Amino acid sequence: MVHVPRDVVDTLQAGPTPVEDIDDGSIRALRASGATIDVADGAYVLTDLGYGGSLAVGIDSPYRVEYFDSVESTNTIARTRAEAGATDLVVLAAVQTGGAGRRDRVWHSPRGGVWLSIVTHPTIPADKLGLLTFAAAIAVVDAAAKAGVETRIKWPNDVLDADGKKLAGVLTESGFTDAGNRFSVVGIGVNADIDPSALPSTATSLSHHAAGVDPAMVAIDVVSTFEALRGDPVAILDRWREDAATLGQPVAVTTDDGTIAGTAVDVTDTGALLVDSGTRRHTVTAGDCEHLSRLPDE
Ligand code: BT5
Repeated sequence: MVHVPRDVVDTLQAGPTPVEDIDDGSIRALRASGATIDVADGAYVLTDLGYGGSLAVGIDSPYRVEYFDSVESTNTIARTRAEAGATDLVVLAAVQTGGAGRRDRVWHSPRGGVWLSIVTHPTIPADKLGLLTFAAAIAVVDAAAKAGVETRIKWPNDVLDADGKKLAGVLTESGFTDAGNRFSVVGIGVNADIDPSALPSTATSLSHHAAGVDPAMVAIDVVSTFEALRGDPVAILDRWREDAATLGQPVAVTTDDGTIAGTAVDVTDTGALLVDSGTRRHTVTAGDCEHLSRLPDE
């Protein structure tokens, strides 16, 4: 485990820094996050920040970054930190060995992807926490656009390319700290610079669509947009409606109580999907949504 010390990065970026001005632990932590730091004439010289260091410096926000080269799941680490009281924390990993999707599904997390979990104490009402998933998906759409890839959102948490292949997913969890404060962990996985052959056949990557995709840049863009949106339910819903491929679509949504087929007409202000089945309007709070080319009885 490595904690990337942002103030030390700022100091080193300003130029060579006398060895006695920085504690050994910070240098060890930065090197372990992938940074290359040389020593010349009694001073540390930062030649390359690496992945964790790039994110810590690139986000203009209160977040600290904890970086792992390989970890089972960033959400698991983030939840443990959150329960102990941590907030404004991004847990970032280069590889996940036990990446998790919703409902205990497997999330493939090879090197080259962006695997991160954002810990906050949410400022939006408890019944609107689902909107944090929306904010994360919007953040991915923005980051993908900056990388040159057009994407759309499938309710509730998938970011798809123009062919409907999955580029990213979001796993939001929430709970209470040991001291009784509400926390949320928003886990975001983006297939950034990955050969699609390393992914399920339903998945694709940004690098499949655009050249020069940099996971660190994608991570910076995702965290920055998420931070800008996360406290503003109205802005989240407005943006989500603009970016959603699901609205107006014939869909089949599988829930714990069965499958509902119909036209997805809108989302509620808590993020539930409204599906018009022809005979009635269903409000779906959780489920797996499939986009259909036409309604089953057409
Ligand atoms: C999700 O679940 O889409 C949530 C994914 C969240 C991943 C992030 S990475 C950082 C953080 N740490 C974690 O351990 N998780 C979060 P769901 O909607 O249930 O979709 C899961 C399904 O997507 C799987 O059953 C596969 O079919 C497919 N899948 C698995 N890996 C994929 C990948 N890398 N890209 C696209 N699709 C994938």
